[in-house]
Amino acid sequence: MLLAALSWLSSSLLVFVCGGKLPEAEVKIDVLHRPFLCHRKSKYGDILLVHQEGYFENGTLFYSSRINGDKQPVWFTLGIREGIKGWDEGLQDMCAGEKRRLVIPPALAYGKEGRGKIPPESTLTFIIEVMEIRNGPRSHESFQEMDLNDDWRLSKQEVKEYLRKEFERHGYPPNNTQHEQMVEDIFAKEDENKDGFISSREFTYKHDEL
Ligand SMILES: *[C@@H]1O[C@H](CO)[C@@H](O)[C@H](O)[C@H]1NC(C)=O
Ligand SMILES: *[C@@H]1O[C@H](CO)[C@@H](O)[C@H](O)[C@H]1NC(C)=O
Ligand SMILES: [Ca+2]
Ligand SMILES: [Ca+2]
Repeated sequence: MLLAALSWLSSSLLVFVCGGKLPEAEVKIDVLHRPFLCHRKSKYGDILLVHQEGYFENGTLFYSSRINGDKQPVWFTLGIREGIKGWDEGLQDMCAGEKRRLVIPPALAYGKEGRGKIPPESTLTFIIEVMEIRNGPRSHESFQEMDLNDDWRLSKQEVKEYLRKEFERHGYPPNNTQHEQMVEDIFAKEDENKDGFISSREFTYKHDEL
C-alpha cells in the first residue's frame, strides 16, 4: 500500500517535473569548496577574477588558465554573455575563494557548431575558482559610489571626481585636462536626454554593448 503510494507519487512527480516536454538545458553545479567567510556573493553585473580548467566529456583537459597563456586568472563580467551562457548561469551566488564544477550542456556552451578545438554538441566540464569579486562598471553599487550627493544622478563634477580616484587607485597621476576630455566623451555617449546628468537608468542600461 505504502509502496504503491510511493511509486504513484514518484511517477506523478516525474510527469510534473518534465511536464511532458523535453527538459530544458541546465548547468549542473557542484560546489567543491566554499570558504567559511563570505562577505558577498556574485550576481549579475559583477566582475569576477577566475581561474578555470575546461574538460571534454572524455576527461581530456582542453584549457587551463594555470597552464595556458600567461597563466593568470582572468576578469569576467557575469551575466552579459561575455563567455558562454553556462558560465552566466553557473557562476551566480559564489563567494570569493569558492570553487565549483560546472557541467554545461552544448545548448549553453558552443552548441551545434562547436568552436575551435571544441567539437559540435560538446558537453563541457569546467572547474572554476573565483579569486576575487568586484562591482562591475554598470552595477548599482558603482553608481551609488559615484553619486556623491545622493540625488540619483551623476553630474560632470561627480564623474570627474570618480575618474580622478580611479586614476589614483591604478597609480596614474591625475590629469585635469585629460579627465575633462574623458568626462565630455562619457556624457556625449551616456547622457541620452542631454540634460547634463547621467541618470541611474542611463547608467545601468546599456543599449549597444550587450
Ligand atoms: C577527447 O575528446 C576530444 C574532443 O572530442 C578529442 O579531441 C580528444 O582526442 C579525445 N581524447 C581522447 C584521449 O580520447
Ligand atoms: C594631460 O593630458 C593631456 C591630454 O591627454 C596631455 O596632452 C598632457 O600631456 C597630459 N599632461 C600630463 C602632465 O601628463
Ligand atoms: Ca549626484
Ligand atoms: Ca541625462
